[in-house]
Amino acid sequence: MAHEWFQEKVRQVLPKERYNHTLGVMQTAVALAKRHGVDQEKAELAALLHDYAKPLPKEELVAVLKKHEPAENFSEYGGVLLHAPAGAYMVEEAFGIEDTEIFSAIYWHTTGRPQMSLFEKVIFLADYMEPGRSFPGLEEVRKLAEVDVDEALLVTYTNTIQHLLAGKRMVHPMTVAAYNDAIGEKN
Ligand code: DGI
Ligand code: FE
Ligand code: FE
Ligand code: FE
Repeated sequence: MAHEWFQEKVRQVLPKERYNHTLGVMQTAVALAKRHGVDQEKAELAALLHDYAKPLPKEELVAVLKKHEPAENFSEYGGVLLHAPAGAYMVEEAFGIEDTEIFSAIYWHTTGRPQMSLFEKVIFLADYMEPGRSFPGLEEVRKLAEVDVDEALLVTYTNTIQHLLAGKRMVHPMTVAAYNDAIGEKN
């Protein structure tokens, strides 16, 4: 593990379960990166940092985001979405990590987006399928992610949107765009 210093910082800010989730995402991201020929070191670092902003209160996340863009882009669709874009900016500022792939992977890790890079897909799927997660349909995604990243992504978007609709929650436009992009490849 080449990111011990970052890992200690992350361990200090995240509650125990969130930190354990992060370790699961790191392990899964490295495995997926290896399987699909993506930079393993970098995937591990992005995974380590992906939920860095998660414990912060909504007002703080809004304040961080507002320095860079209208917070309404995300806040209007539910507070849970803010930690991803805010986290991307925070990681850049706090650690001086200026890597567009890491930035984008963190920024879009909750909603996804159309035409993600393979690196972003690996982080997105690792977050969804790490060993600590368990929900209906997840085993299918885990199997698919080994052989067909785009098919795994489509099933993930479908599951997420169905879950949001069932809970009468709003769907972020980028989540819809990501789903349309993923299904469009098949139509
Ligand atoms: O931070 P994590 O819990 O590890 O995972 P995450 O960042 O992927 O967040 C998952 C949550 O985000 C889950 O409750 C579903 C929700 N979510 C995903 N897409 C959307 C969404 N919520 C809304 N309102 N709209 C979305 O498009
Ligand atoms: Fe997250
Ligand atoms: Fe996710
Ligand atoms: Fe996560």
